[in-house]
Amino acid sequence: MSNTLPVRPIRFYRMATSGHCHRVEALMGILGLPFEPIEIDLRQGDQRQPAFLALNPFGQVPVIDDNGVVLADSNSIMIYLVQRYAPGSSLWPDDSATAARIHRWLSAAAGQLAFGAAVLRFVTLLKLSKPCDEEIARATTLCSLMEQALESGGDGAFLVDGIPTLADLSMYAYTKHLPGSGVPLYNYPAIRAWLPRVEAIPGFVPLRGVLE
Ligand SMILES: N[C@@H](CCC(=O)N[C@@H](CS)C(=O)NCC(=O)O)C(=O)O
Repeated sequence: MSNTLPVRPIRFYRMATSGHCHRVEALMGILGLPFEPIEIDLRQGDQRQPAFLALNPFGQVPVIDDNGVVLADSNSIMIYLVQRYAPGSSLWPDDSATAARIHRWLSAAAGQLAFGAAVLRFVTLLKLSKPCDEEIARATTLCSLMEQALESGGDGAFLVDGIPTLADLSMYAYTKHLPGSGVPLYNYPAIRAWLPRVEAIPGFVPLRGVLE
C-alpha cells in the first residue's frame, strides 16, 4: 500500500489488453492508487492523434497524468509511482545495488521481452500471419535466463532477492501469455511456479486476455 494518495485519481491512458499497460495497472492495484482509465484504441490509430501525441510523442501507451505530471513508458511510470507514493518500498528499494539488479530486468522487459514475447502476443491477438522464428528464439532464450534466476532463489522465489519487485511486474504479463502465443512453458517449472506467486501479491490485477 502507498504511504500517500494522489489528490485526484491518476489519469491512465491505456489499452486494456496491453502487457506494457498491465505493469502499471498491477502496480497501481498493489499500491492502492485510485486511477481513471482512458482507453486508447491502437487498432483505430488513437495513439497517432495530435491530442495523444502531445502527451507522448512516441505514440505509445501507457501514459499517466498524475495531476499534471505527465509520464510515458511503463518502466519509468512504475519507478515514479513507487518513489512518489511508496518511497523505500521493497518493490523499488533505496539500496542502489538492489535497484540496479531490478533495473536489469526492466531493461530485459524493454528489450528481449518486448521484441520476443510481446511481439508474439501482438501477432496472436491480431491473428497476423507473420513468421516469428526470431521472436520465438528470443522468448525461449529469455525464459532460460528467468528460469535460472528463479531457480537460484529457491522456494518462494521472485526474480531479485526472493521478494516481489518491479522486476516481477515488468516480466509477468508477456511471459504469462507465452503458451497462448505458441511457446509452451513445460520446460520452465520455476517460471510456472513464479506466475501464481506474482498473481498472489495483494492488490495484483490480472491481464485481460482478449481484444474486446
Ligand atoms: N517502452 C514502452 C513501450 C510501450 C509499447 O510498446 N506500447 C505499445 C502497446 S503494448 C503501443 O502503444 N504501440 C502502439 C504503436 O507503437 O503504434 C513502454 O514500456 O511503455
